Amino acid sequence: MTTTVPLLLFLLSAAIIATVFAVVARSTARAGEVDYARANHLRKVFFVSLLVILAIFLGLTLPRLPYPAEAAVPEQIVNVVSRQFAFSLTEGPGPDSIETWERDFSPLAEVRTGTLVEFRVRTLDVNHAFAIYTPDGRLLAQTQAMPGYVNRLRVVFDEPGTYNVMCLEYCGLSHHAMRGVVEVVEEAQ
Ligand SMILES: [Cu+2]
Repeated sequence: MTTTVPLLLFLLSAAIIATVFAVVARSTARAGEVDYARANHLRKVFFVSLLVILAIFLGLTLPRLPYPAEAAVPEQIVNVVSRQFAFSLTEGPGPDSIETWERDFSPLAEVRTGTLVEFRVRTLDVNHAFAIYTPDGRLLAQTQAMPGYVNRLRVVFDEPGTYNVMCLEYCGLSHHAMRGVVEVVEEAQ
């Protein structure tokens, strides 16, 4: 279903483009008088129409960008530390070395719905990616975990549930086993 609509749209636009090419090819097969004034007028109409269409789509889609405003202060912070081959998600700073990992790590963080959560993502060894998946397995948000950097990922969860965290950057033999959990609970009224 989700792939049928884009496919139909693609086929429709391909058909329209092919038709336009065919009509232009037919109408210019024989040399004729060109009315330049009319052609220029058509160009202007075409250009302005394109501008209007683009402006409409920009206005409709810009507010729907999935990035909360930078100026907003996050209501909850989760510190994410990644290593080969695990994630740690804690409210406190979390493990700062492989040696203290067992003592300080947590595989699960709990956050509330409707809350601006900031994940501060770092790594103790190589590049990883921190990717959050919805309970039905859809990729919701992701950022890189890079040596020497703290990458911030801001997410507002709309639905409660168990969100899996997986690594999206091939980082070694057990890359597939890197898992974490974000438990999203309904905000207390
Ligand atoms: Cu990985």
